[in-house]
Amino acid sequence: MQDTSFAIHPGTKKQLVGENYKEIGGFKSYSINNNIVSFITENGYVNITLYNTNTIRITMNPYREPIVKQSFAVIAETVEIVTNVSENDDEITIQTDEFLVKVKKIPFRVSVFDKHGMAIVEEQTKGMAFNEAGELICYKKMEANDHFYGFGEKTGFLDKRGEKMVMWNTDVYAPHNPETDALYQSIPFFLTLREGTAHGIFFDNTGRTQFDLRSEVDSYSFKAESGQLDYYIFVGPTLKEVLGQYTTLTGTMPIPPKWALGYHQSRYSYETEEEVRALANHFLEKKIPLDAIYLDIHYMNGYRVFTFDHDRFPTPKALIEDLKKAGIKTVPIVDPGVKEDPEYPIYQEGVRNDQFCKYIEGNIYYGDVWPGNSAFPDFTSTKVRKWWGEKHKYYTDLGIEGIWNDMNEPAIFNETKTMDVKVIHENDGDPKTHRELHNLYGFFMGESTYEGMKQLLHGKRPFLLTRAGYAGVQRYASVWTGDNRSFWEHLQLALPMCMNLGMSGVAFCGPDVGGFAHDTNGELLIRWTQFGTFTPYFRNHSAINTLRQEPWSFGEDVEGLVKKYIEQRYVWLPHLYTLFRQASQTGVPVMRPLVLEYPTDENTFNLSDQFMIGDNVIVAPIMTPTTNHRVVYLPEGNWVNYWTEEMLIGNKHHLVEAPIDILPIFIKEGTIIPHGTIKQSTAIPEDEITYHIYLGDKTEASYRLYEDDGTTFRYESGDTFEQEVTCEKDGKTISISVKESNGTYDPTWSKETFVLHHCEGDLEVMVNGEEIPKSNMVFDETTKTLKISTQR
Ligand code: MIG
Repeated sequence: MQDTSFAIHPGTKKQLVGENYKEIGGFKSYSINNNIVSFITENGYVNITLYNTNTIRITMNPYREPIVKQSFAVIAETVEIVTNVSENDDEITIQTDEFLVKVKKIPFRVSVFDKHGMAIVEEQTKGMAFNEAGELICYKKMEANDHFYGFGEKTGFLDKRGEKMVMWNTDVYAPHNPETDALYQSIPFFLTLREGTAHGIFFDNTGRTQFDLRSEVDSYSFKAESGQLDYYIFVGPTLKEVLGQYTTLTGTMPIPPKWALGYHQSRYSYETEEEVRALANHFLEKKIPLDAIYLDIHYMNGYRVFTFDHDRFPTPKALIEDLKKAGIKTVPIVDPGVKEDPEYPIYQEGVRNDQFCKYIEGNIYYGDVWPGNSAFPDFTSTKVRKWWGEKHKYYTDLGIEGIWNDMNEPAIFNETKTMDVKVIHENDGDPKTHRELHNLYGFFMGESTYEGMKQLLHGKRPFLLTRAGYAGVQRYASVWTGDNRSFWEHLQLALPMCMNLGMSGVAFCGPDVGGFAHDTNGELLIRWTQFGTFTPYFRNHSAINTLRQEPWSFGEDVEGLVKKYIEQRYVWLPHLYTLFRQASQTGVPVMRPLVLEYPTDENTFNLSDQFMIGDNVIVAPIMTPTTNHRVVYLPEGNWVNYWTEEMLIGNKHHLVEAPIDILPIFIKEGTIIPHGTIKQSTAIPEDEITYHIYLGDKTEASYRLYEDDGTTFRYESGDTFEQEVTCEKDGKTISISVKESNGTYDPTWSKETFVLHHCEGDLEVMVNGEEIPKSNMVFDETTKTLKISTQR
């Protein structure tokens, strides 16, 4: 029905009424209770919680004192901070060391300023309001030069100014258009960049919400269909600090197992054991690196989760073991729907132990999904999450270490595409309707799966991939962007989508490489794989009844180029792994929009067709057919073309050449980048690290490499390795120093090579104070690079 004119029937009930708002009215009284300042207004109640030194929580409830119990997304406790509250005739001010909150009495308006008195978030003509339908809304002043990032998984360009976006986890098979709004993930968090400084807002509401940055010229709003107004303001003042503040609250991703960062191959579906073995052999014979193969829904017996179909997969354990010996992990799909089948143990347990979502009257909710009529675990209950998590013993006993969660919006084959919003979630004794908690379903399934797998793997890191999620999902899972299509437009769309996911706490994300639905073609597969080399998550996946899109599906030439870029993934892995570690500590993503590094350069504000890996590498994929050139913007500084060694001046747009075998990559001068070696999979230990040194006109560069065992959680207790490489140039002398620090892990490589770029052959090179004999150095006259070999 959504695809017919019925959608614009005059009588169609809008999901958010959005009308007849009533302001919460003027100030009546206030009181202070530790770090909470509580206000009573004519028509409502507002709490301002000084959450910590850089975060303010504002909660509004029109009908009662706001509920300030800790939310599902938030893991950080509030920290007591020094405040000074004062009142005069017009306003109440709350002053801390880092910020100032001013509450105007009539009309009631809350504004936040930084410690220098600069406005961060201001309420002016309109403030907080609600309507009879139970909706809540809040308006904020929007400045002419505000730019907006984050909002999770959204179509469209990077800067979300001018957009209107709904958060309601939705299975959208087709299409992903600029106006396709709600997708699988709901992350109601965004950052505002204003004149180089930044702040953020996290609107913590798990029902349907909407952000409107379109309808009014000088204000934006966010609203919810149910619950309370409950949002956090992060005071910044840089984009990176806002990301740090947001992920302090909602968590960062744990360091994934290294194999999760390799190349992954998937298909809906590899249907039999034979087919999977043949697939793996193809990769091995062709020497195309591969770290994981996915099993889509055909592996199950009648789509029953926690089963294998024994006709198609007679010996799953042997299969998984053999693949593992070849360095390939197996990742099965697990959907939430449990087939209604009284002879199926999971269903039996779920019913007997009261684990499924129910109506208030007590009857189980059933929905139609792959297995037919199915019941859905109520993941809001701790008991159910534990049960479901433990059930994964079925998979870990077979040797499985990674799980793929799909359909967890939850997606259901009906008109609303999801569970009846009247269903009740048990929520550990605080029952709420599905309408109120919808966006949490996939998040909690993720928690249940991840924590269960973690227990079962006894110290090994699990890998989890999820389609649906909510703020904080990064604690449990990586995210792929769902059912895209093999269109060039969808390759283009993937850049800002992934950059904004990264700006929403989800550092580990990526699209289906090659496109899921529709038929791909050789050229598109090459260009998409080039991009995939640098997406944090790198999986080729395609739908049933579409052309095959394994690397060899389009002849030898295509295969050669796809292989080359899969290999590049392994070459860049030491750098990527170091960036994953950083993201796990700071919340700053691996794949970054240029604006994150150059927030005062207006050329970057909405730059959606190129991105950065870390803080000094720019990647500019080709995203149109038969295209051998493109424009690349390089910010201030000098940049080296990775392939040609050409030095380009920044602060300028360049036309660069990019024939089919070239993915344009640029390295900023003053940078060191570590490279690993090409290998069949991450299961093969690294034996050589090469540091590429791009000094350019600078006289110094440094890099801090991170490494650990890549498989266990021992890194949490210091079993790590860090190597700080510094390179200094003084006339004709190059001094490289290599310092190892921090931790007990002993890396696997023995060879360490340094490549100086843009240099002359007559240099003297010292490594850790010792002169390197000429016999250990090779100068290449054409590329002007000097290679220095050392042993660790
Ligand atoms: O649309 O399990 O997004 O990756 O291959 C059907 C089958 C359900 C949707 C996922 C897709 C997966 C497919 N699933």
